[in-house]
Amino acid sequence: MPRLYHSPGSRSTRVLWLLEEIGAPYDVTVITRDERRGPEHRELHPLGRVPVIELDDGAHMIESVAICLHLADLHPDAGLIAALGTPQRAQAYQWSVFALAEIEGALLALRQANEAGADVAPGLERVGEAVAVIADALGDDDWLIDNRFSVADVLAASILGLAHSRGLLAAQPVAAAYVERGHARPAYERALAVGAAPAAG
Ligand SMILES: N[C@@H](CCC(=O)N[C@@H](CS)C(=O)NCC(=O)O)C(=O)O
Repeated sequence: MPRLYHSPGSRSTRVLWLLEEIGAPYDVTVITRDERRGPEHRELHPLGRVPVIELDDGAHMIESVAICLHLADLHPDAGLIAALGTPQRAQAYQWSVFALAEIEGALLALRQANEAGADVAPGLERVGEAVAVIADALGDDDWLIDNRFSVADVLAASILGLAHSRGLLAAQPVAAAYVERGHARPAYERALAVGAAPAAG
């Protein structure tokens, strides 16, 4: 069974969410920030990051978006990705890569501008424009592709969730509601519980 290397609160949570949506058995190794940077983990991820997944054949794979698309492919019965070559499959690629490149990329640039004490207005505008593209694509629908929940929603809602948690969706109610809809799914709740510290008392 696959083994996910996970740090709670990190980008590996989106892979866990997908694994929970799929519902097939998997193992998790929870690793700390220090362990991520150590030589043992760097054997698995050359930059010392999570997620890393060990697949059934023993191979290791990095990059959350690529991992999620691959896992969706491995479990066609879960119905989280359309058949190869279909327009819906093309949309799955489009929205997954858009979320990573345009939204997560813009959020990273914004954080860097903030840390450098630079003008954040261009970064905020870039994030806002990219988020509005997702909101337009949703329209009145709940989910991005034919209004059916898919791997693209796990990825887009996870990445938009980063903007939401930073208060950047205040003027984007459609996108905010989309994130909240995703986060209300039982599979997301279960993913959050993996590796979380037990409640005190
Ligand atoms: N593009 C990568 C980014 C992975 C990444 O940056 N992960 C962060 C956690 S969210 C990390 O492990 N950073 C290394 C560290 O903080 O030591 C992906 O989506 O998988």
